[in-house]
Amino acid sequence: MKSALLFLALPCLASLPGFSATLEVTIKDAKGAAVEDAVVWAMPKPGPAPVRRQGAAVGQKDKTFIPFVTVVQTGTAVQFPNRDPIRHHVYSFSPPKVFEIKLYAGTPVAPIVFDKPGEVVLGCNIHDHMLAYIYVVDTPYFAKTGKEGGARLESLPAGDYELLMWHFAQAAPAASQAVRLRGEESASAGFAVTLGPFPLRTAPK
Ligand SMILES: [Cu+2]
Repeated sequence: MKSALLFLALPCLASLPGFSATLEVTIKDAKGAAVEDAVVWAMPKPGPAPVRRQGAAVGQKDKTFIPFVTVVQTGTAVQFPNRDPIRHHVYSFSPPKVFEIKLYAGTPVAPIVFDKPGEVVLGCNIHDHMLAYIYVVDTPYFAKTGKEGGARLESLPAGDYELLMWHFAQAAPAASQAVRLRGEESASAGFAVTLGPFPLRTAPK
């Protein structure tokens, strides 16, 4: 009886957390310096990727968008809470999501749904220096690099992936990489990206 139970349980093992892989991705610029705020994502091949949307928020505090870079899966609803005692007017003219939330205080009742992949640049109609990015990807396997230039993709099931990256100041898109995961290892990958000038995002003195 025991062996029969074991046999039935085996096909389920591949979906247990312990049988997923971790991918550490390091991003450097052309001079070898760590690149912060880069977005890294893995597209399962063949797709489609599973849908695992999580809520996200881009707040405004001290006339600054926080965080500066946000990454979400396609279809995610994003809130834009205003934590300043003044009103903001958030907008985007980017093709993946054109929208505006006219002069408001507090948190708008309706979040904005980002339903197409790509780069969305956020601005404020009142405060020209205010700038932030939302990068929308068609996969739940994404991460953002920290100060050391590292990003960690977790819970990747075994399989083939296309690994991609984006940075708001990239001079050109980096070539994607093919990655094959067995499903229970810690793997690593890296990108070198050429960056152009960073946009200004501080308030005028
Ligand atoms: Cu504003």
